[in-house]
Amino acid sequence: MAEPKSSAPPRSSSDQRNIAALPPRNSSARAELVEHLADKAKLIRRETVRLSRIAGAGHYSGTFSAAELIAALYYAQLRYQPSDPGWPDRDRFVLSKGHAAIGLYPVLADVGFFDSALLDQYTRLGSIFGDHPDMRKVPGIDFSSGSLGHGLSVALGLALAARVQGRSYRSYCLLGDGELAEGQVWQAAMAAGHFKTGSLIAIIDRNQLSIDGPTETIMGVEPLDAKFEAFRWKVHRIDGHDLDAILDMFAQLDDDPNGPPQLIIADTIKGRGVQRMELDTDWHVGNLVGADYDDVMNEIDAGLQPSIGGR
Ligand SMILES: Cc1ncc(C[n+]2csc(CCOP(=O)(O)OP(=O)(O)O)c2C)c(N)n1
Ligand SMILES: [Mg+2]
Repeated sequence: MAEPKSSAPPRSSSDQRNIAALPPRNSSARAELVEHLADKAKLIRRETVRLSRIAGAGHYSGTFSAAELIAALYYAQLRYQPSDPGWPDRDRFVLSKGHAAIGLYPVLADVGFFDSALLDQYTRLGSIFGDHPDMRKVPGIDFSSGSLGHGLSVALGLALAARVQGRSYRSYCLLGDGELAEGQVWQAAMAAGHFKTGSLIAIIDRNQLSIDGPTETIMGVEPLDAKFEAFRWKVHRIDGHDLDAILDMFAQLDDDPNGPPQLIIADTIKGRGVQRMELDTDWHVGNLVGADYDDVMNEIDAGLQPSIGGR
């Protein structure tokens, strides 16, 4: 296959994030940032519970496993302009596990892509918000996902487009671990390694479960690190609920758009933040009402407690 023209300028670390610079660990500025992100992860979990009740059902546990990742991406890493959703130099974000859109919409509203009051019509007739995201309707959504397996190919295409157009944006893609059973993911992984798309950042939400059981029972994905390394990726592995670790990871990403594509395997717990849901397949989709709704909201408000079901 022909190599796409390679003219993307390298990214400087100063244009990399929406925040000016990452404060060093153990500084008070860093502690403030982490607290801010933890609040935003709470917002994601709370809104997921609220919107699920409006719709009568929602994807809780796969959204909760990604809450810290989405918070850190949108409030500390991605480059975007809510007043100009189509800004050509924005970082692209492909939510390949589209069923977690219920946790992304409130973030897009919170950062200013649209009025958060619109969320009250979530999934209602005429609403722009479906259970899965529609890039033609929702400002800030870069790809209409939901059918698993396509996102990495699209994110790769966006990274190659940056190269051809001489732009310095990055292309981020958040995948599920059950999603890795789709063959197209591996075609994209192979092509990304071949084309050395260093501006492509894949994040795997390694929450151990697919829709109805453990990935390692349904379709084993490990050793994930070695598989992607064999496909010529640079691979990192972190605790996907540790905001400090996520921030450090983002700061370490290479800026060379012609280097190896970069993968972050984020070890997470499906349902993290609500004990009854942790590593329980019954909460992939559910509907909390009545006292259960209030109990779960209170639990979320209390912040992350040590996990009993997980590690
Ligand atoms: C192509 C395709 N097959 C099946 C589904 C149904 N489905 C929705 S979510 C899901 C589980 C996916 O597991 P994973 O990728 O691990 O997601 P997470 O655990 O992060 O929720 C499945 C099978 C789908 N959306 N798309
Ligand atoms: Mg999973």
